[in-house]
Amino acid sequence: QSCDILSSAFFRYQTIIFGFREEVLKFHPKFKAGSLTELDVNVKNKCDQYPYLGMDESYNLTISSSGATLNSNSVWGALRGIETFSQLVLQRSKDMFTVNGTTIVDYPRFQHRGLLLDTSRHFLDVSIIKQNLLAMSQSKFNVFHWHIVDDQSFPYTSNNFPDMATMGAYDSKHIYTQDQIAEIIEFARILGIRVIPEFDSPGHSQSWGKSIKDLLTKCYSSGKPNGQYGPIDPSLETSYGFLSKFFAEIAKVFPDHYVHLGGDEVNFDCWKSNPNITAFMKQKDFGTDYAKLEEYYMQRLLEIVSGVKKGYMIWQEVVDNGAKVNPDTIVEVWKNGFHTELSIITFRGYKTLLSSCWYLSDISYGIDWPKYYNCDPHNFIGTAEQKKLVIGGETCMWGEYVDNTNVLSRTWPRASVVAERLWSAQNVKDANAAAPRLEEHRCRMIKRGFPAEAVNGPGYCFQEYS
Ligand code: CP6
Repeated sequence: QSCDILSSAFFRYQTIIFGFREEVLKFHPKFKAGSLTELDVNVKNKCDQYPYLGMDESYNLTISSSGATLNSNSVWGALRGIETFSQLVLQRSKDMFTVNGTTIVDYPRFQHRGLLLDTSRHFLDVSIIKQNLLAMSQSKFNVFHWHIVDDQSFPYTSNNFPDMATMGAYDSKHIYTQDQIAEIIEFARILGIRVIPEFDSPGHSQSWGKSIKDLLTKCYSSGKPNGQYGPIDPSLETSYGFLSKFFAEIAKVFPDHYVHLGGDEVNFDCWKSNPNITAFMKQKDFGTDYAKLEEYYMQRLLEIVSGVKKGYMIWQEVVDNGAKVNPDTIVEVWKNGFHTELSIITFRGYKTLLSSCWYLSDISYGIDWPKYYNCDPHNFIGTAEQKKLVIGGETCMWGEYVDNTNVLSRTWPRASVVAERLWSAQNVKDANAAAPRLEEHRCRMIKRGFPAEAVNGPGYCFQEYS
């Protein structure tokens, strides 16, 4: 049956495994008819079009002298299995490839295995994002959390609000057009990677205010506006009118069921300074509890996004103040003290993701990856039911200190450590045993052309990056 996900995988992996296509291999003088050059791929279900939360990524792989067979229920499992197969084939000489006999029964421990890239603090080229997606597939990640906009720049080109990019991006070259966004989503889809965009508000939205009049709160000093702006103004109906139109578009542009709505790090100072906000607080009976105002804003936003039939992810602050949100909301835990936080959030019945211990952007001298490896999303006090609500985690590469020049090398192979934590069984946790695996994986990444940096101290790869 025709299935673009499989046919493109077959095409891609021939080059990855052999460095050239199978047709070429067949005409090679040393090619022996009947030697093992085929992987028999059997997929039970019909070809899915778009990856989703909870997709079946399991596969069974058997390799013996009589042949190699990959069985899976879905195309997603086939993708993961072909990736594994490609890592088992070793090149022994110019003309010889070998693979050991083996039987593998494999499936992920967590459904959501994500990587966050931030394209607001520094713009990242489409080609770099694609490279990153390919690197993700080599480590079986399945979610690209695209922190596409923030205070510093707004590179998303909106159909309904084109001025947001023209006025909010660094300049007219540092933008993603609708075509480029579609291209990235398609590239990810083919690799079994979901693209979840984050449009963070009401904080982290300074760049939105460059074009959308009266969206941001005016900050006051000595009784009058001082020219500064704060978070989105939650007291104005016009704010919600804008958000309705904006997220109706986002819902159409991004096919994944989920969007990330941010909600982190809201600074109350500007709200406190503004007399209109004070009056609104009084009218709503919020007293001086600005957390209530934040909750009011988030509730309105969540209703808007539910209205366009999307699910949502949010940063932990949104529920930390006791706010109730839709039961299907996914809460992302990013602050320190995550053990207690995971207990609390799952006790309240929310699905959750961990990212607190996986900030790749924080670097230091020396071997730093074991701290990522040793962090486990189930390491908190809770019932089996609570543990089930932890659907996975995300490793984050915030963009303040990375751009096209270094984002790939700083992300890889350190992100792969988190990928193993999120895929492998809970008892696979010995960092000493993982070290040589990581070393080998880094060299495999280099072989595929990724500038994966040295993470284990002195050493070398058979084939170095060049
Ligand atoms: N940007 C946004 C950030 C961070 C967050 N949100 C962040 C905060 C602390 C650290 C790293 C990143 N740069 N929008 C928090 C989720 Cl240490």
